[in-house]
Amino acid sequence: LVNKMDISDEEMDGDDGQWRSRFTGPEEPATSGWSVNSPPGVPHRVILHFDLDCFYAQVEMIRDPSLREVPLGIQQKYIIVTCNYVARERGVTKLMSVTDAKEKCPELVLVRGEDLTLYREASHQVTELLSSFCPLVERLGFDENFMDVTEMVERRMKETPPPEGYSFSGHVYNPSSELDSDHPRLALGSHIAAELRDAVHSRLGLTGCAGVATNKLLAKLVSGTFKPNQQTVLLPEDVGHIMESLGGVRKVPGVGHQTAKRLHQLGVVSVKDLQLLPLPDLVKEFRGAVARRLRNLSLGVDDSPVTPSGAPQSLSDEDSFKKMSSEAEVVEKIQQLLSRLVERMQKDGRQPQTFRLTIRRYTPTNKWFSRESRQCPIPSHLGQKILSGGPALQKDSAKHQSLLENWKCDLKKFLEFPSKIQNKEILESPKSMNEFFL
Ligand code: TTP
Ligand code: MG
Repeated sequence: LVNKMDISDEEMDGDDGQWRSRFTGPEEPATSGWSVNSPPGVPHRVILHFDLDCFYAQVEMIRDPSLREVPLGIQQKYIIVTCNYVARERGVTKLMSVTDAKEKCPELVLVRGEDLTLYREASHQVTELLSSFCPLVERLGFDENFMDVTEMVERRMKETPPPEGYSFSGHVYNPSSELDSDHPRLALGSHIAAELRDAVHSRLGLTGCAGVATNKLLAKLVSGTFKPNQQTVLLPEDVGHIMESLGGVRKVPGVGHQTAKRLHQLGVVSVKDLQLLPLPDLVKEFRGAVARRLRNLSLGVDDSPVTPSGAPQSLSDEDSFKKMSSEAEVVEKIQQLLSRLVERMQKDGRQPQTFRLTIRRYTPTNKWFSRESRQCPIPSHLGQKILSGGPALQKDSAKHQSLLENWKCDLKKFLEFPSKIQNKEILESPKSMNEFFL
């Protein structure tokens, strides 16, 4: 399995799987924007979306405060995966090549960001802190969290009903809508968002943006309106505006690369096109439920619940390379990835059940580097062995090393890895990947 937010991340540009699972709500068509999931008597949900500012760069600036004053880029391979806002003011952008970034900003300071340990830890600390205020917190990638604060809002509505014309904290997406409407629940939501951002800053030293709206889709869309370290509320009367301002359908969270391609073939390019395409035409191309979901998303309707993430279901690590063609290189790389994973499994303490290997092959015709995976159950005795060192095991101790070696050896045998890999076809033909675990 792979990290959702890693170098050359296809979640960001190709694969809509992550969004699909996060934005798929009940299969039934949504008849209104917010009534379906609301408890009886509650007009609508109040959903927050948090997105940390220049996340990896912030973690590095906490580690070394002198980096705050300089333009800072976080480098993975040849790419600047993110940069602080000092660097952004000088023209550096996320996902710029190191060469281009240095050209734009010769004084750019680079920090390597391949080791995700600190970012992963900070990411979980944020989710944990938010969860201590309200249990409905859902992680999205490393630096985003959704929160359903409807109940918190209702409690405040009862305890201290806000006065008429109660003002918002932070920005309102369209300030003129604020003047002639009354949205006390969203206003309370905006104050809760401000309090939570404050808590994240004072306890963890991290700043971020927040969006406040009636569903996840809209909260995510509005949260980056003012960056960095600001927050924005979207009022229901401005849903049409924000959806249409997205332009292309690919900008709608939940519409991935493949879906956008299929929509383009139907002549659907803009969000407006998608709103107007007759539903039967959409159903002809996609399954009924998917067609309805697409239609709903184009209208800013999203009934998917905020699903608490809990402990991660899988632990994963990955790396990418320009070229990897010899057996020795492959084995070495897999061993590196495995030893990092073993450490994390030991810390986690749960017995692993399944092992999955994913490869991503470059082909000139498929620049999305589609992934191929094979998985197999891990026999119980191996699973126990992985954990038997216990969480207190020291990283460098001889016992740990020998356990690791032992386990890797078992695993290799189990996968028949050495003998299969000698058949170089495994690395070359997609078909023979099937033989890997069969
Ligand atoms: P983002 O939220 O996209 O970016 P950011 O938090 O750095 O900056 P912003 O202030 O604009 O929100 O991504 C979060 C982190 O994920 C980012 O710090 C680095 C990492 N990342 C990748 O590993 N690969 C990628 O392609 C992108 C875009 C980000
Ligand atoms: Mg961010």
